[in-house]
Amino acid sequence: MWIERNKINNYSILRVGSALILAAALVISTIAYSFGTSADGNRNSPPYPPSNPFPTNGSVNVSIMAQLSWTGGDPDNDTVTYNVFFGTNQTPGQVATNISTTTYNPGTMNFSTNYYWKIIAWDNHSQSTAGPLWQFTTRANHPPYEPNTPDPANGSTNVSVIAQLHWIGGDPDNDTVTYNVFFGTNQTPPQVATNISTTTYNPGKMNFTTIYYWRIIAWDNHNASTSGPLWEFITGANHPPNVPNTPYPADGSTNISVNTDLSWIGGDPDNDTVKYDIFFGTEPTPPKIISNLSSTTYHFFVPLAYDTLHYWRIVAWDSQSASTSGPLWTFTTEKPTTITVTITKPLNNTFYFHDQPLFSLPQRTIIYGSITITANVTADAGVARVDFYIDGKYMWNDTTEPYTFVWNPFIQFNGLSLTHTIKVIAFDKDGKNATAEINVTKWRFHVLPALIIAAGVISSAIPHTTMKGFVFNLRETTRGYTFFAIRMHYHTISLIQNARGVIQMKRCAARVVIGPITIIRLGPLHTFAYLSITFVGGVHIETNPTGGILSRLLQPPDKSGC
Ligand SMILES: [Ca+2]
Ligand SMILES: [Ca+2]
Ligand SMILES: [Ca+2]
Repeated sequence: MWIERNKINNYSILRVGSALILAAALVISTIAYSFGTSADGNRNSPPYPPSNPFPTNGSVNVSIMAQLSWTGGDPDNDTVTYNVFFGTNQTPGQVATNISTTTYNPGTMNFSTNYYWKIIAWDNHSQSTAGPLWQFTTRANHPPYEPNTPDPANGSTNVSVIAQLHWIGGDPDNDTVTYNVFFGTNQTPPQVATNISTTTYNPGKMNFTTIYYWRIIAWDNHNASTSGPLWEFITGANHPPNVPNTPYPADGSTNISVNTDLSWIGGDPDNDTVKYDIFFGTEPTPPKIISNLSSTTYHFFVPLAYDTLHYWRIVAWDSQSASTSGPLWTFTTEKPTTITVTITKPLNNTFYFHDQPLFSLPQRTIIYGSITITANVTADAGVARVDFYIDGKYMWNDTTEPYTFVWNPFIQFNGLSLTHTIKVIAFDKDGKNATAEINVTKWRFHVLPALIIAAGVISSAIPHTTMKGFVFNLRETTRGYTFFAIRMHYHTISLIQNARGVIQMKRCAARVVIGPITIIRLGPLHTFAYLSITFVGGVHIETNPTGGILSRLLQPPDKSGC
């Protein structure tokens, strides 16, 4: 036994000695390696060992999208590059060489997998330091939670036909989850929505009193899915329309415009189409004035009565022929506001001479010269504007008192008549208006008073002449017209006789112009004209010195003539 032990001891000694030698050699070689010299003659240190790994060594539940990172560097501040070893076994293969960053993206990893990795750092003096082997485990993927908490609740009844579906979903891993919706009236409902990201689905308006089935399948973004159970509910029966409410005019309101519209709020709990009957009148049980109105407003086409209590009621009908009557409402219309207008100048049966009333006439208003038409207006709502018309033609408006318009036409005929209609329309600030009119006979030019009294009728009682033809140098003066007749036909009418003739190349004057006048000016300077004119008196043709025509038909009272 001793020999044996001795043998053993000798053998052990020998082995210990060999080990010492080997260790010494390793130490020497390591020292030599560690204290190698750099190119510039200074001592170079190898890079620091890569450290501070992320994911941390031994970590679990690591995201499959995680990136690797670490801390490197070099005691000499050398540029350091890294070789990355990464894989699922304990001697991971090299996946990156000489990268200068301290991060590495391994791409999307697998769920529930052990990964191993190691970094070797190299400085630019070809010295390297290997980091330790690190390891981590990626997270597992769990399928989404089973869809739950349905709304409408499973088995519920009397569900609104406009209900929306709602549920609670989610994923244990907080993954993005989308849902497929199956919905219908049989127990294997068809898919009606795919990959929606909300937990709500609007099936549209459902049928009354019907069983509906539905199911939700939830998918996470790693293709794991969980089907919810089959749920069901029963819709309710039709509900009648909402009670009409919020009337305009408000119930009991007063001073409502006679031009008001009616409006209210209606609707239906089932979102049915609703139509309305309107009962309206001045009795407490107003009659129906309109049926099946789709709108919730109503426009009256004629104004309501002033200062009147009105009663109204709306009855709403849904598309299921259910109806709801609103309450009886009332309102009172405004009191009437008045506007009146009277023409205070010219007055009836008065003769005006240059804007002044001279004397009364039996049955006519005659105006000579300009006249200041004046209106008196009273309006509860205040006067907005007063418009003046002559023979239906708008002339002027006035907005301040006194309301006037100075009518001083150069010449104004009303067809064949010298009679004109003055009309005044006054507007109040509510848009109401009132109108006043007066007919007058208006003379612009000199005329005999007797003629004025008789005016208005052009007859042979007043000798007068109409001339038509081409003229030169037509002028209007305060005493009528002068012109040079190139060639004109004339026609004189009087109690004594009618006369016709032609006048050529004579200077003419027409003093008391009556009836319509036509002037068509010609030529570049409008010096020529076609003229048709009627004036009191006849044509006085001067004696031709050579003894031609010598004729005096009528001596015109104011020296009209040629
Ligand atoms: Ca170094
Ligand atoms: Ca998941
Ligand atoms: Ca309804």
